[in-house]
Amino acid sequence: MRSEPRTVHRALLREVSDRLSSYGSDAALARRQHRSYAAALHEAGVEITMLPADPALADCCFIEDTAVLDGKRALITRMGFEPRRREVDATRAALADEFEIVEMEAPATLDGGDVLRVDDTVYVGVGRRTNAAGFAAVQEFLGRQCVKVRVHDCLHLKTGCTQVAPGTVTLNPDWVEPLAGLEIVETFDPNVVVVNGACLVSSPGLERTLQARGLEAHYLDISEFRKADGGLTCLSLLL
Ligand code: CIR
Repeated sequence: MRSEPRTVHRALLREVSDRLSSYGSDAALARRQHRSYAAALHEAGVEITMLPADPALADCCFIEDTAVLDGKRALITRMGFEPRRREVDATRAALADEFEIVEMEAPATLDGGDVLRVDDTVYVGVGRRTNAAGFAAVQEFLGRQCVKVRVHDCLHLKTGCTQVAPGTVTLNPDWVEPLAGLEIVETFDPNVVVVNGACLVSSPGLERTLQARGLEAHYLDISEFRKADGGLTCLSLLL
């Protein structure tokens, strides 16, 4: 079914750790890019809650991976890359007052970047970070069947495919097999954030393609996050 996208009122972001530089990123430039990202969300009508960075956690700004939200429930993930697992503590603490917290248990692993909603269907990437038990755990949490997607040659499902409009996804076919029944905008750089009618993209080419389709696309430079394998969706949890 094709439903209209929900309005997003709030988002959780987490500041950039100096340790992001372990990926060769310039942490100061990454912070400026992060501020532009937060400003673009704010411009789209989203109120931002910014959690402080943990200087010991290089990847803490990639907060999308720490939880899967469903209404007022939050599944705290058990991330596929063990050194990242402590990142969930700050997310759990930030959500606990308002969300019913569910913990993912071993042997399940799942990163939030592998969970993609397109209209009323939930696709879950299984690959480098999310395993079969993680797929089962997210299905149990959501109380519904999800569609398993094999992810190859990219980190997460959403690295290779995101929703851009009702019934339409951006997708890099080298990384993700085309999802049946959907219109596909093929692009090298498919990770986009769509909020309240605005579409944030990280390549000027995709910005032009989407604008030509009548979408309100805005290019953001996220060069310093790319060095760490991060994209636009990774930098927020949309509440
Ligand atoms: C990682 O390897 O987990 C981080 N360096 C990048 C995480 C990016 N997150 C995402 O695509 N959802």
